[in-house]
Amino acid sequence: MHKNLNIAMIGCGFMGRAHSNAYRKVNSFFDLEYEACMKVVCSRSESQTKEFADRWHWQETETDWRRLLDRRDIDLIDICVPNSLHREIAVAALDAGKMVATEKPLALNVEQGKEMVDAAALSGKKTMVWFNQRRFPPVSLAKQMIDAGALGRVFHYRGVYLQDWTISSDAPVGGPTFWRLDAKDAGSGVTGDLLAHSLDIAMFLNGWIVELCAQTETFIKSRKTQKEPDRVVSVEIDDASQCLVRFANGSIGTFEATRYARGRKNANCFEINGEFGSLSFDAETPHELQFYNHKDDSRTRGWKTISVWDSNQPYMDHWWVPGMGLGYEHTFVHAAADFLADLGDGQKRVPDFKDGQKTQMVCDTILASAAKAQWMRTGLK
Ligand code: SOE
Repeated sequence: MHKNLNIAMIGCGFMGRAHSNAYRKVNSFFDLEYEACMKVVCSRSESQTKEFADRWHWQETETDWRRLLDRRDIDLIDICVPNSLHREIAVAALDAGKMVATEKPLALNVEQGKEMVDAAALSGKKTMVWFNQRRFPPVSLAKQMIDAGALGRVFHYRGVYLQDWTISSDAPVGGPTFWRLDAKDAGSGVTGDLLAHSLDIAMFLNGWIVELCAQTETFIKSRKTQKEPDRVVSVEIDDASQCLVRFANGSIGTFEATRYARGRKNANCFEINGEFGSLSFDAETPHELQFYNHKDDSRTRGWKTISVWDSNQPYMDHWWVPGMGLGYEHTFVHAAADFLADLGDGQKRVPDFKDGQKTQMVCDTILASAAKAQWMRTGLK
């Protein structure tokens, strides 16, 4: 017998599509006690919301998220709107006794994040931040290998996240997708949008980042706005962000994120170098984990490519026969599956608001360090 998890999702953009797709697929591929029930989708435009609901099979539509809070038939509020709205919706939903999932990053800044963490603690309700990119099977495999001691002592961590979609000076500030260029809506530029994924994966695999020294740059300093193309505004977000870091385990690292790397579409990559071996991953080849094992026979030793498209790899036994591929969309299905599995057995597989706040602390420290041009501690130990 399935138990229903009744979901109300707020937002019908890119992430609204990614989450809807995940909810539609998750119970077809994963055997779970809880079933994702797509109850209500909510966004401001009635016609667009109706069209979205028809396409993705949401049962009902709503145009005011506040009306969702009193409904006894809603268990989970899922937030897929710009970062500036996360705090208000999440705190109100938790106060109303709902579980809350939100897109990354957790909030605009650590002050808002703290309010969300406090509201979650007070309500005792389950939360999740959709750090979906942890759920690429090679990243999960890397976690298993590191935890089993495959690398030994870690010396270096390198994380880069490269895209190229904001290079044109004609790209406006505001509106669908391009709200990410508006500091009021996004809080930061690539630090919160891309580096947050890299930092989440890094701390998942290698522990807390305790101090850092960062540099940011805004390449295009003024842009037209989506609403009024004749109006030009100054761009307040970081177009590129990079830093040197020190981890709590004594390893050191470098991170870089940009949306100005021509030709790189979604290159979320890392390399970790340890005493016994190294691991490396690139989300543009989402089924491959590179492994160098120094313990191999010295005559045949070398980097090898592990394909995770096999049934004994993380998440893979739920999908197709070996060799049949997975990609970006499946990371969202895996996040939804982990959330539902947590509800079933009370374990904690998903990053919650407390975890999201740790990434937020590092993001905020990066921006502060870049502004002051000095090393700073993140507050994590
Ligand atoms: C845009 O840069 C973006 O859509 C991010 O906002 C997402 O978090 C990432 O998954 C893909 O790129």
